[in-house]
Amino acid sequence: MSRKPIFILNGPNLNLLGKRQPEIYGHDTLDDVERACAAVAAEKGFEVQLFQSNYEGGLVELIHRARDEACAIVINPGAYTHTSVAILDALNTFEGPVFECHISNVHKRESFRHHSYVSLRADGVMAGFGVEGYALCVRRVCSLLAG
Ligand code: CA2
Repeated sequence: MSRKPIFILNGPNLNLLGKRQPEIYGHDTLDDVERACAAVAAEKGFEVQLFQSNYEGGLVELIHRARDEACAIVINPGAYTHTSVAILDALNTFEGPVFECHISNVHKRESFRHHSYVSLRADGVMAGFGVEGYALCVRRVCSLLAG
């Protein structure tokens, strides 16, 4: 029996990871993130699929797709973290584990980044661990689901 993959979802502007503002977001690209997450997942017999969308509705549709196709979601919703009831509502329809991942420490930044709609659903929240946070979330998903 093959397991469903862990979906790693990324919101607006994260396609620029590794290409702009390295002082905040580091030098690694989303391809590097996918490789690091895949390596951690493979140790426990899991797979990952990474997606990125600059659109709120695109992220909602990926979450709907995850309902049938994924065992868990790791999501960095980008700026939609702080604004999107639609993404929260979509995540509330997903039955598996959900982990929220922020590259920067949002609590050390502007006050508008301190509130997250997604945290109302997330089983865990990572912030300020750089891109390593994604693989840490994947490790947690694997230990939760490996049983
Ligand atoms: O720290 C995070 O991961 C954030 O989710 C990143 C969002 C920001 O709005 C959140 O408050 C915290 C911004 C993503 C922008 O991504 C870029 C990546 C590279 C270069 C420029 C932007």
